[in-house]
Amino acid sequence: HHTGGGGLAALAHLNSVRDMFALNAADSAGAAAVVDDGAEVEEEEREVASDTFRSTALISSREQYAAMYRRSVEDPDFFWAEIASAFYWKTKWETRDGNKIHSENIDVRKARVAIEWFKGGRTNICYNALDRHVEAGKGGKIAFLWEGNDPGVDDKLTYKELLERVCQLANYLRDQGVKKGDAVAIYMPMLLELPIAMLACARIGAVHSVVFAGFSAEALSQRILDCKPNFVLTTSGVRRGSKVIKLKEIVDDALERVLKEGFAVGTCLTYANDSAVKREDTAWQEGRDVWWQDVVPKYPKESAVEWVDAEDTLFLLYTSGSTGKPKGVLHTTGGYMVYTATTFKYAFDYHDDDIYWCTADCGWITGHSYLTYGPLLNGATVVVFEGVPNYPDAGRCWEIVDKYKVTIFYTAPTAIRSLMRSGDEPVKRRSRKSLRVLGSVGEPINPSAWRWYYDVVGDARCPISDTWWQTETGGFMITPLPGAWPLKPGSATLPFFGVQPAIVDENGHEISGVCSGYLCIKAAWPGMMRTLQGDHARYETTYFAPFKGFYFSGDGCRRDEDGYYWLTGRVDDVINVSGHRIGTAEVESALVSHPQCAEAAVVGFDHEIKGQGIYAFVTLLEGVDYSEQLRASLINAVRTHIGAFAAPDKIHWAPGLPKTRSGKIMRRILRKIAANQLDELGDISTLADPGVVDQLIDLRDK
Ligand code: 6R9
Repeated sequence: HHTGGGGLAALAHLNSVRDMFALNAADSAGAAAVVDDGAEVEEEEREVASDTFRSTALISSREQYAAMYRRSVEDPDFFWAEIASAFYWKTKWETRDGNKIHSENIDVRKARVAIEWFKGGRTNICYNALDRHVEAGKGGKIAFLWEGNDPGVDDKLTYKELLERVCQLANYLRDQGVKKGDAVAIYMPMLLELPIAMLACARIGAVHSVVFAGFSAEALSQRILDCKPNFVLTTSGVRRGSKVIKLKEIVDDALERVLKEGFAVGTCLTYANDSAVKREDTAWQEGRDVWWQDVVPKYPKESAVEWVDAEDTLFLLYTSGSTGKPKGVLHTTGGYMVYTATTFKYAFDYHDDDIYWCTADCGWITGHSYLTYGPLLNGATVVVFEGVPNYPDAGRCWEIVDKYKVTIFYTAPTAIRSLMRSGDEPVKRRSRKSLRVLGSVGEPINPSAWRWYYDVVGDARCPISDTWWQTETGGFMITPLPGAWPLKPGSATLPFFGVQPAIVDENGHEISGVCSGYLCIKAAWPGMMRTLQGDHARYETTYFAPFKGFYFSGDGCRRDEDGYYWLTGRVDDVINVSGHRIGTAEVESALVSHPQCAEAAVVGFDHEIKGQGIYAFVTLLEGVDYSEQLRASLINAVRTHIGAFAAPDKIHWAPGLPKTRSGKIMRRILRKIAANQLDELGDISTLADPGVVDQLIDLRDK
């Protein structure tokens, strides 16, 4: 029996969505040169790729794209089957109803939401990413160029060498009893051992769950408890910029917390990263802890492939949502493989001789799809950088670009804005002439940052692929194909093959033409997540119940007269800080766990570098006084519960919070106070106590 999606919860969610959208629509960074009545007030900026660029582009015109796009949505089964045939399948997928290679139900009213692609096909993504190239005689090509935190420290691995390293770890894990379907948690910095660990899991059919190594012990323990891995892979420590972080200590703390909840992790395989934290300085638990270098290199460099069904789980990756607990987004093998490879190829106009650098960490989806799987499936050479863009100085990225002759550079708007602040000189000091394509991901890129990226970094000759997608989508959804059509600064432009965006109004009706609304997707695509770990009901409630018959992205969006899409940011209670998704509820619960905090409400506010910052309104227990010390300890509570990257930028003391008579916090008002838009508070008469608003305004800078 099916209840038809989340009932009340879905409704509450939709209400908060509506509440927020009113704000975002009005605020939308509006690279729009369009006024309310739709009349053009100024000529929009466009950038057209050069003839030289287009002469080698995989897709070189909007017409060519349109023809291919039409095929992809009219007959997705045929379209994707053709592409999938280029991969190795131990057993070919099943076809049903004639030629169908996929089945989907994304309408919660009809039945359980279920999506399958290439079902019955048996393959292995590690085999396709590594062995396939080695067997085709490309084993000598560089797979990874590793650049350490400090200039001058580097390493590299050919495809053959990478395969050998992966096989050794795969053999070790298998020998230790890790089987197909078992979860393995990975908490590591950007050493090559991190993608090696992911690939080794994939090779033996184990499910990797990478936890970004900036999360706290508590956050790590929650993620471990959710998927119960018997193995945790980590590193003694890491140097990031001028800081040393003792990762193993954080893991020890997490494993103790997990133990208190009655779960014991069998083995903690620890890579000794001596340049950061030496073995002798690492706390050790005999029986549980094992040094990677003591065991893994002893294993053979060849290892059998575990052939898995296309719909067997490849990995879990936790991400933040509107409500408290992080969601374990689950991706399967076949569709994800085909989709990440294809999106990578077209959105970056990938050619065999490209040198591709993605600055993302494997702790996030970008590091999964576009640092590891997508590029390796294409046999690309990938630069992996351990450090941070401004260490030792603001010129580091361009030094790396010149050092490796990087042709495709993919980063986040937050990095661009922070480098832009250091001016043009550190960029111009380097040649950058190898660059061909630039990419952006993580949040809407403001037109001014886009301009600087295009004009200064790319010398006005490199198209920018502003790729809109999500952990849940697995791969790019709306993105330029470089060279194929004119770019407009700030627009992600057009949907990728097979992707059918729908802009929907608050009643769930699709609206057409030039319009703004909630961004939904109409039909399944191969790279789409299949469920949330252990909670299919939440999967349906969050993504499919708000707008029936659609996948709901959580983002607001505008479509212009050329059919281009302009993402306007999240419309739910998710804040995007430096491209990292943080749920307001998670930060609130961390604050409220502080013994002196009675209540907390968190909103986002515009932040010059981070995109959005975290603004927390905090009500203290009766009789507790505000102090700087208390402020610091509240911020520390968030660091402990989530991680330093989620620390609030601002704590605003709040004797009371604006609530409706039914007790719902009116975040709309808090957002206006946080933005200092005090003349735009709107109607406050429905508040249980309108007086709290004046109190809050008085305390703004206290
Ligand atoms: C890949 C990734 C997803 C959310 C998404 C949206 C924002 C990402 C964007 C973008 C505008 C882009 N987002 N890319 N907004 N333009 N090019 O970032 O995944 O961490 O799950 O975040 O990020 O709000 O909903 P994830």
